Amino acid sequence: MKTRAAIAFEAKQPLEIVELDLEGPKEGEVLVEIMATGICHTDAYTLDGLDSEGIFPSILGHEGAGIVREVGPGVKSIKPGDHVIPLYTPECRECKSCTSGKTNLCTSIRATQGKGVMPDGTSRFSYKGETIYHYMGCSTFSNFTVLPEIAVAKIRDDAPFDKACYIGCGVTTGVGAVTNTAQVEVGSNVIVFGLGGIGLNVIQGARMVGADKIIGVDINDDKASWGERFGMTHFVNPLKVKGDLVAHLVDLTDGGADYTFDCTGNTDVMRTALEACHRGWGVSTVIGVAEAGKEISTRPFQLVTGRVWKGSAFGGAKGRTDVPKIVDWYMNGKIEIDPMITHVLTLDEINKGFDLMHAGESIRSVVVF
Ligand code: NAD
Ligand code: AHE
Ligand code: ZN
Repeated sequence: MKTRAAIAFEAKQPLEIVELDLEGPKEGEVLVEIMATGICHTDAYTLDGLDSEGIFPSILGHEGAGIVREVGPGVKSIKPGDHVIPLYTPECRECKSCTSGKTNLCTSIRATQGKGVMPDGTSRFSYKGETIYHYMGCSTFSNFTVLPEIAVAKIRDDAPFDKACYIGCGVTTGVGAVTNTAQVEVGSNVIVFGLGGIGLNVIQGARMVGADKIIGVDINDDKASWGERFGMTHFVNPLKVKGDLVAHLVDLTDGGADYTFDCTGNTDVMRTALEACHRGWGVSTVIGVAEAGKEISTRPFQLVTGRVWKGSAFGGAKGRTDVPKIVDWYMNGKIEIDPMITHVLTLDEINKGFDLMHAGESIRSVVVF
């Protein structure tokens, strides 16, 4: 079949909107009509050539929602007409990781996913006879895409696609990092670095679990009012702090934060986030994705004295199990999404979404097909 999609032909170039060929679902796969997709900073990072796994030409996008239109042989859990959210972190419920009960990082198809192909080693997309690669197993910047059955979460039919798509990455990543990864307790002091599409969801997650002080840190002053909107109690712009930022944050939190979160992808910020944790028990969770070649460092003494460095992918959420519940949280008013979707675009306008993100003018841009 034919589908319209935005192709990343090469790094650092605008996406090109074309009609291309899509093969139907093979065994264990489903064809999904994407109704809406968010643009996450990770898409921009890959397009900018900063991802060591980046492959071109490919169809980016990993934050979508849509409707199943066809299923391949052997598919049991999903049927045509089901509303779904594609999962870049699938949940096979059979691999060593899924059955460990210790992680959400299903390993059953990770190797092929990282190479931009389906589990059988081939791509379903082509343009003028040339292979176009999948991205993060999702490729939601295409109106139609093919996904393994284990990489879709069935959601309720009344959830609006243009909001639910954000649960496919940003919302789940931010809220889940608080509830699943860090397991922030009532009354905790929390510092969130980077108040974008992820950081604001960490803030609303911290509010939801009853954190006490919620400090937002961003180099863009415009993010202060955004943070307040979702539960931030104090704002710090590092560019305006006289003296040492860590000392300032430790002062603000009476000895250091119980929990900190990096939502910038900047390795210097990750160090600050660790060192702003309370001696003896503070836990710092890395969410931001750093560019290829970057490394984190700190004095080992920071860990010897009880600070803990953690990381979180997709908020530690098990996609098929947890995503439908997060959709319920949204539909029942437990978490907010609508105000964070600052821009709604057509597929033809998708490059504008990247420009808005780089200019710090959007929280989330959503493309509606
Ligand atoms: P975004 O562009 O919407 O927000 C980033 C924010 O960080 C902006 O407000 C920016 O002003 C701020 N910032 C930049 N440099 C800073 C600094 N030195 N100090 C303080 N603030 C600074 O991006 P996003 O969509 O929120 O994504 C944030 C990060 O999370 C990215 O690295 C993205 O790739 C990553 N991410 C990770 C996961 C995961 O599962 N681990 C999921 C989604 C996104
Ligand atoms: N491919 C990169 C790493 C990118 C990365 O860390 N991705 C996150 C999701 S970001 C969503 O916006 C993730 O889930 N990682 C776990 C995984 O298995 O990819 C690199 O450094 O090679
Ligand atoms: Zn993302």
